[in-house]
Amino acid sequence: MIELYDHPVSPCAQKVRLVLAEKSIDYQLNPVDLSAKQNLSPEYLKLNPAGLVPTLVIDGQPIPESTVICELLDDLYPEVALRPDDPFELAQMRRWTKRLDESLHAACGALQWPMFMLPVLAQMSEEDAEALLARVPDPVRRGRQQELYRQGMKAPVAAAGVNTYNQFLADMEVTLTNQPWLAGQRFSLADTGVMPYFQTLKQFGWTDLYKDRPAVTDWVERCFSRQSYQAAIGEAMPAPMLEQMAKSGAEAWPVLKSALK
Ligand SMILES: N[C@@H](CCC(=O)N[C@@H](CS)C(=O)NCC(=O)O)C(=O)O
Repeated sequence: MIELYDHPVSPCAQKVRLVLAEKSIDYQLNPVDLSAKQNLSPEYLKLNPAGLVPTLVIDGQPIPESTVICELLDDLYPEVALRPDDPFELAQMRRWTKRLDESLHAACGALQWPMFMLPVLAQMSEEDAEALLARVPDPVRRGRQQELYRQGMKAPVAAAGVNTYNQFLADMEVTLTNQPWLAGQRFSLADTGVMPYFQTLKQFGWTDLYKDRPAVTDWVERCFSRQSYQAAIGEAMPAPMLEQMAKSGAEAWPVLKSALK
């Protein structure tokens, strides 16, 4: 029995959903309402002490951390292998997934989090909103969210985020000019890992970031035409949410564009 604690727009949860779909694994989806901070409830913190989605629960055992979950799934369900056999390609795969965990994910959070959370926090008194953010367990994440709450999309952390994205895309272009997939000749966990960060660009209409990068554009088309993308991400997005994201993304784009170096 596999359960996934999930949120539809969480890139890390999408990453896991993609792997589950690629491998045709059945699972139960347990939505976690991040806007209502259900992820900070005592019950959820028992499953995931960092208070983050996703958490995979296999036979009652909770496993946090999306990259760890994806490798575990590849170990448990090796029939559709998502890791290269070649050790050098495997190293390439892990360089990309490490870079997601260490840099692109935080950059994406700095851009995506305010789009969802600022309207929610705006409904609260300043005191209540600050008290809620003070409960975020990780100090780095807490500091980032406090800065975004206080300064909005003009916060330095948002400007840094869009530039981190841009550099990541530049490096992808170089790699994908020389090989079809991020780790080499085979579609791998590097590709499933990076795909959700392009969903973020798509849903907010920030695709100008790669429109002049032909190898990246071609990779996105090949990834988004996979059945796993439709099953794991495309169908999971409610239409009103997509409309709202397109609208708020268009409003934020001029500020982000002006921060590009
Ligand atoms: N390193 C973690 C990061 C997970 C993460 O950042 N999750 C976000 C959604 S993408 C979250 O739960 N945010 C809730 C919050 O910050 O309050 C992983 O890979 O699973």
